[in-house]
Amino acid sequence: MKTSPSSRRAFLQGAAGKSLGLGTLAVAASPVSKVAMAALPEPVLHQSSTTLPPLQPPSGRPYNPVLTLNGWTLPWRMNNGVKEFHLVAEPVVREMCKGFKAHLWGYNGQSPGPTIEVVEGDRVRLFVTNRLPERTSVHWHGQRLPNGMDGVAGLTQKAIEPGKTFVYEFIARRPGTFMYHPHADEMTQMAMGMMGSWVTHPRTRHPLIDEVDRDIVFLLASYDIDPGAYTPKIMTMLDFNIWSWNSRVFPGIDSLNVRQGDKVRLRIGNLTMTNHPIHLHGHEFTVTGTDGGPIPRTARWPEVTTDIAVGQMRQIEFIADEEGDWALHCHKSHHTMNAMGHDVPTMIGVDHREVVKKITRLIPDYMVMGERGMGDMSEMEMPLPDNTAPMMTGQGPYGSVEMGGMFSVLKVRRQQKAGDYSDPGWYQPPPGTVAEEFKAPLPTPSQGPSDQSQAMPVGRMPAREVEVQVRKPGQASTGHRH
Ligand SMILES: [Cu+2]
Repeated sequence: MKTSPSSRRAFLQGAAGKSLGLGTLAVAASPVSKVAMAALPEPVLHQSSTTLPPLQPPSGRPYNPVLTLNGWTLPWRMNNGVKEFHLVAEPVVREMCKGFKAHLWGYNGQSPGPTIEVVEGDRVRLFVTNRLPERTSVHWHGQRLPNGMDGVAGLTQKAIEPGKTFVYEFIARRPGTFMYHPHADEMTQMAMGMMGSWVTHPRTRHPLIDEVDRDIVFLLASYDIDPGAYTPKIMTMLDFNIWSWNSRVFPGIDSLNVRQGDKVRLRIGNLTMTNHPIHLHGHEFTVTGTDGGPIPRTARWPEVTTDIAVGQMRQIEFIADEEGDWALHCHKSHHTMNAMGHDVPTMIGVDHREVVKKITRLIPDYMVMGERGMGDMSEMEMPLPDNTAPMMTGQGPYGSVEMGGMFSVLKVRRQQKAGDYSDPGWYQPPPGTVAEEFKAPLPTPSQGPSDQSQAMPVGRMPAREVEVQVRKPGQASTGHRH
């Protein structure tokens, strides 16, 4: 159905209003011509944040598919030897963890969009339908392609207006890990969750790309969503409060479940506005590739943490030879927290008891935050606004994990079947291999240094320098935002 010029203008004006108000985006779907849709592959939608099993290729060249963490791979249609995909850019509702949903923009029902998997040498045709209230485009980050297929609105193509469908076509020339995202009103559209992964598998055995038993892909994405709110604040430049993997936050991020002895590849792309040092416990890995391609073997070295800068993709590989539940997380500690981690003054070492008594007389529910560190907060039953991710939580077998955000668990199990990605539950360690309370009497502390001239008798230590945070009246926080 064609819309008249005047109704179209009204629609666009309405859309512009919505893009400022942002409260009603979930219903803002623009009409798409039925005739145009008839020639398109049916768009495939996925409405939940569950991890779908790898999509075994039903047509085209064979390959070993990847698993998209809390996501899925987009099915395609073969059309005279061309692999055809249909992406639909649209408002979506993403459950980021239990009890916390966000109103985002994404592709085909979710944010991030589905992973696109092709084989080196495939001719790929991608239809992109815009159901957003504003123009968009798709940039195929890292690909070799004709300039006009690069997806930079204004520079290499016209923007895709609401309701329109564009078609991109190129040959996937380079095997590796890539991403896709808009290159039109990028700050808004990436802040709203528009992104997806792209994997080009090698056509034959590649000297620098090993075959692996498990191949897992996810994107780092950040959002600024006030506690109790549903929609990200799009004008935020640096001060994000939600740190996600594939738009999920711990404990909402699925564990990575592998069999002991598996060779595992993780493909991690960073579409946030800061870097993330990703750290794996219990194993060493090597960085085997970037979005620039595979790394020569002589240039690889062992790591347990690798920093992924803004706009980068890193492929890491390791043998999962140690059974257990191993933490995998961003090493920036404020990235393993959810919202509310901000603007709370440090209270460690401050004795509030007298103050609290006085305040409690006035405000019965008053609660002091973080007197002994903030770990307690994960167990306090602090009232949160509806639709808020708990700041640090996640129950493990021994209590609260006191984590949020960019945190998950690599579960290595002897009994895990090949190709089985299901959660095996918590690790049952052999008896006597878990750190536990020491119950014998403690010895009295003795002098540390053996060099007598350096030793200083206890009791004559000079007063330690104390760092003081000064909070001026009317100042909400101490410089966090600078
Ligand atoms: Cu981080």
